[in-house]
Formats: sequence, C-alpha cells, structure tokens
Amino acid sequence: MRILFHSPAHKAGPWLDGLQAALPEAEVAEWQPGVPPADYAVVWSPLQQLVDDQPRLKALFNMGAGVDALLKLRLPAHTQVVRLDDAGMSVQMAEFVCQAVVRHFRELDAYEADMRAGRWSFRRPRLRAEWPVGIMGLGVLGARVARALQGFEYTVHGWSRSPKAIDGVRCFAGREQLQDFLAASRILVCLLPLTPDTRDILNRDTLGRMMPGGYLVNVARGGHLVEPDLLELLDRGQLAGATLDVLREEPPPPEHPFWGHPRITLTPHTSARTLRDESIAQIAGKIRALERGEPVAGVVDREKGY
Ligand code: NDP
Ligand code: OXD
Repeated sequence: MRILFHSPAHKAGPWLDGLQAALPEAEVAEWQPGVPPADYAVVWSPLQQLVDDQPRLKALFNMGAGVDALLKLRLPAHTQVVRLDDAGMSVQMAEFVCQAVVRHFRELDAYEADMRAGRWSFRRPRLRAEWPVGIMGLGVLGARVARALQGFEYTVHGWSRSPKAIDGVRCFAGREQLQDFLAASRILVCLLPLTPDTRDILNRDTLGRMMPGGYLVNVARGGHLVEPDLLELLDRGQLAGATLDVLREEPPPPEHPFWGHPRITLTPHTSARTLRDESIAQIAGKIRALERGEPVAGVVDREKGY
C-alpha cells in the first residue's frame, strides 16, 4: 500500500515519520509530480495536478475539518474525500469561542482599557439572559461549542440544515427558520462549512436581523462574511463588534480595514488547529478500516459540499 503526503502549510518531515510509524506496512512518501501511483493521500490545499497525477487514489484524507478547498478540484468519482473528524479540534474550538463570548459579555476589553489608563472603575453587570448565543452549524464543532457555552449558563440556540434535538438548545433548521433563529440571537457564532448555500451568509440582511447591539464570532471561513457589510453594521451601531478568526484573504493585505479596527478582534485562523498525533492516529485507523472493506466516519457528501 502506498500513501502520499502533501501540504504547503505543514512541515512534511514529522508528518511523513508519523504516518510511517503508524502504518509500518505502508510505503509513505511526499507527493511530487510523477511519483508512482498511490492508494491514499493525506493533504491540505492540494493542487489539481496531484489529483490528475494520481488517478487510482481510493481516498483523499483532508488534514482539517473544512473541505471547501479540496472540493474546488475536479475529483474522480471513485476517490472518497474524508475529513478530520474532531481529532482534538472541538475542544480547542469550544475554548476559543467561549473566550470570545465571555470577553465580550463581561466587557473585558473595556476593563483592560480602563486598567491601562489607571482607572479602577466598575460596570453594571450584564444580564446573561439578555445575551442569547446563536450557533450556525451544529456539527462536530458547533455541538461541542453549544455544550461548552451551556456550562456558563448562556441561553444557546442552534441552526442547522436538518432538524436537531440537543438538550437545552433551542434548535432551528433550514432557510425557513433562519430569520427566527437570528432574531433570537444577540451573539452569533458561525460554524458552518463553506458551500454554495452558505457563502456570503453573514451579510447586511442576516446580521441586521440579530438582536440590536449584537456580536459576531466567525470561526468558520472568511467566505461566509460579506466584509463591507460588517463594517457598515458596526458603523451604524447595529453590531457592537466581532471576533474574526477567518478572513476572505488570509493574511489580509496591509490596507485591509479590519487591521487595527477598534471593534474587531482578529486572530490568524488559529481557533482549532490540526493536531498532528491525533490526526495521524485517526487517519491510520481509517486507512486500515478501508483496507478491510469497512466504512469510515467523516466521508464527505460531495453533493452537500461538507
Ligand atoms: P460539520 O460538517 O460536522 O457540521 C456542519 C454543520 O453545518 C451541520 O450541523 C450542518 O447541518 C450545518 N450546515 C451545513 N450547511 C448548512 C446550510 N446550508 N444551512 C444550515 N446549516 C448547514 O462541520 P464541523 O462542525 O466539523 O466544522 C464546521 C466548519 O468549521 C468547517 O467546515 C470549517 O470550515 C470550520 N473550521 C474552522 C477552523 C478554524 O480553525 N477556524 C478549524 C476547523 C473547522 P446538518 O447537521 O443538518 O448537516
Ligand atoms: C479546518 C481548518 O477546516 O483548519 O480544519 O480550518
């Protein structure tokens, strides 16, 4: 069995060593144009050339949860696309979103500014019940985030494509319930996959339907947010601020208006990182299962796009 590795964003050496140690029966190599045909490839943002060069691949393992970059390629029908299924990401995402929500709700930025200015002053505590959190996407990550926020007794709503039942979470589903979901949310967390249905979903109209003075946390993909619309809503005071871990262009160009914006907290696509050991263990387990002819979790539905 031959396995290829390719990622412009990761150091190849440790991944190659780790995959080889986890699958000693396999021949593991870094992909180069023209290498012999392989059975599996472990990739992040691969080139079309890799797919075209490797027509016999049984599966492409994506080194992340979001497969939007991979699905832009022309892929043979017989090659399964398999996403990372948590692999240590959901706890990081829960931690990241909770800090963003808590930081805004508890006005920690304002306290920090006061302290820097030598001001020992208090603000009236906000009422938790007045800050319901809506989570767009109730999959592997969204469901874990919902659970974590419930631990701090926030009111949590969720929106997904198909109806869900999650203890203590008011669940909305489908476009027909999107407006009600937004109207019930004051903090909005985006954890949707980027698909033709969800591109630009955070825009003037949708964000404008949230409770007034709302707060946006986008930890999914930059393509979900219409960036000029966010600026307009911040200027109008319809939104109080945003935490953005993802942008349409990463990194953004120096002249991008989000750099240094007083009401936008930026992080460099780091809310839930791919953890090498967990990911290799998961991928190795799935390769062995596929070799035995067994189904594996995390196979992407190409029609749905996630
Ligand atoms: P999942 O595929 O497990 O869950 C996706 C959720 O979104 C599901 O609940 C799904 O609904 C819902 N959804 C999809 N399309 C629609 C739609 N058109 N309308 C309403 N709901 C929809 O994904 P994950 O939770 O694992 O990850 C979500 C995204 O987070 C990834 O695709 C990736 O883009 C991003 N991500 C970002 C990271 C970062 O570091 N910033 C790290 C990892 C992931 P249903 O349940 O009905 O199918
Ligand atoms: C992912 C990511 O999709 O890192 O896993 O964004």
